[in-house]
Amino acid sequence: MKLDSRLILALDITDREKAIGIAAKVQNQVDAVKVNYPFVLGCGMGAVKDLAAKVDVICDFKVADIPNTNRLIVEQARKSGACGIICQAFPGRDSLEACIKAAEGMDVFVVTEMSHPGADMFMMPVAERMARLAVDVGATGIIAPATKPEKIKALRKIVGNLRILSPGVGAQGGSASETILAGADYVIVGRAIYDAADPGAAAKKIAAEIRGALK
Ligand code: OMP
Repeated sequence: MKLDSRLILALDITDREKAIGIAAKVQNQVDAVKVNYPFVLGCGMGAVKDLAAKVDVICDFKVADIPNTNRLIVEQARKSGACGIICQAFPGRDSLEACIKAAEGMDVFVVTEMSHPGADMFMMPVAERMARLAVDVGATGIIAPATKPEKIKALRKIVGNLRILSPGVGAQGGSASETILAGADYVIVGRAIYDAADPGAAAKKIAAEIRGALK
């Protein structure tokens, strides 16, 4: 995945035509498009393949099962042409190692603490341990919350030069510039782009804010 605009579109759209239309308007402004269950369940894995032919795609399947099931899920993502996959750390080392092995070079991003308020309940107290596990198993990077820039700073100290991808900008209240200044490599944005009247212009504006923060 390139490190250019540092912006990743979260394409959480269930209608195939609408989703592909938005991706086409935004793809020149972003380094990758992230697809999650709403997209895959609504549009099918065939749509992931179509998208991956045009732009780098990250499958946000938050893989969180026993090692064998994780392997089967990651293989499907790889066969779709995705360049990356998002996995959960909480099922433990063997489950995460199965993801890394099945990825066969595809990027693996490990969720640490999530961006929503409920993450305080179970994830917050163990986020650092999950980040350490991501480093130990050889993941490409971690997912860290744009809603908590201080947490991004703390996790950066643990993961060194691993990539940090941060969702929570826009609709969840996080700021793109603060997220980058805290140490994230990429900002993940969904609704603030795809719900905008002009998604291309909205993406351009966020990309400009990121560029400004990097100066
Ligand atoms: P918006 O809130 O619409 O910008 O979308 C954020 C996207 O990032 C959605 O696809 C979420 O599923 C995803 N996400 C989070 O919002 N918080 C997290 O902690 C982790 C993710 C993720 O793994 O991408």
